[in-house]
Amino acid sequence: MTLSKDVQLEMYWTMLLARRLDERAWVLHRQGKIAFHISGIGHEAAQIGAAFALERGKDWWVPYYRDLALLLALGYSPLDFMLALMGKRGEPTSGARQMPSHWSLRAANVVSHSSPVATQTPHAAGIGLGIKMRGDDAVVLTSIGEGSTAQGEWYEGVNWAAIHKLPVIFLVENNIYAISVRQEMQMAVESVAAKAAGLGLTGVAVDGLDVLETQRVVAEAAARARAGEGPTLVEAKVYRLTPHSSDDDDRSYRSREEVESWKAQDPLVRFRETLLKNKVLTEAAEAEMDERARGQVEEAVRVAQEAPYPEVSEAAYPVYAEEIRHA
Ligand SMILES: Cc1ncc(C[n+]2csc(CCOP(=O)(O)OP(=O)(O)O)c2C)c(N)n1
Ligand SMILES: [Mg+2]
Repeated sequence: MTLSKDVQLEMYWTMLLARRLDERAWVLHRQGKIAFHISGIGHEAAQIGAAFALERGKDWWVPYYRDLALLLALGYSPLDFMLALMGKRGEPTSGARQMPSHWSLRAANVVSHSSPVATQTPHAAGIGLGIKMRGDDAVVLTSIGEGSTAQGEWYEGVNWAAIHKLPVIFLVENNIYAISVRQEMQMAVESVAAKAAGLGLTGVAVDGLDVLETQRVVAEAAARARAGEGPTLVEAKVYRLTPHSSDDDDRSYRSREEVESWKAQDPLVRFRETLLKNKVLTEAAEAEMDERARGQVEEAVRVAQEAPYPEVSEAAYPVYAEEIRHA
């Protein structure tokens, strides 16, 4: 099914906003204004493809730390992100008590996750079981990096979902690296999708730098899940264009030539070129969108900088059951 022009433009807008916000976070970090940032630059097409393949407001999400673009598609705002980076009052995912990028957004069915990688996988399987027991029409999507699919929890969660044919999509954003460790030192198989055969579920690999192709593959997985045909493992092949986090220096384990060669396939540039070629977007409209995105990011930075820190009395409150939002 071809997505309408409006939907394609919304996808592009969200990717663009995520990129500008992410770039701004790096600058704030280097200026010493925030303590930590973990980046999604290079992963935006995979995330937006997934976000636009499910039914927002109805389906469930158990994302991981790189999913800024995904979260923006689900209703997280630039201000929410800036409040998180600066640890300010009103931060919606944890009241500013969790590290940034540890998402949780109750109003959008985004379930909170912990720092130990792959702990979200059994959570997603459990949510899938709940959906099946209640007879709901929903699907749950959980995302993860390829390195984390070596964890015991990942196998346990996927195995359980496959046995019980649960409506779960296991999205793996394969960026080749787990911090400094390359894929061939993480797994003996050539692709994450190949692991599906040993666990008894459908496994599909997709070019995660192609947003429309990712959307199509994840939408097919969602249709299978809703039809009672069980879970799908979707491996979106991407590349992390930045260091692992603001604490990492990737020059110690990969060459500049390698990074530059992947920049030539930047998913944001690729989608822009596709939209221009298909006359969905014009150069002028793109320039206006970019200016608007930069403006929204600057406004978020300004408001977050002026926002107060949480009160000591808020240290143990609120909790997920009673989500707070800033005004
Ligand atoms: C159980 C556990 N071990 C180690 C870490 C430290 N750690 C955080 S992210 C990460 C790399 C994960 O790589 P991958 O799953 O490929 O995701 P990516 O960061 O590349 O998106 C590691 C080792 C952790 N958070 N949890
Ligand atoms: Mg990785």
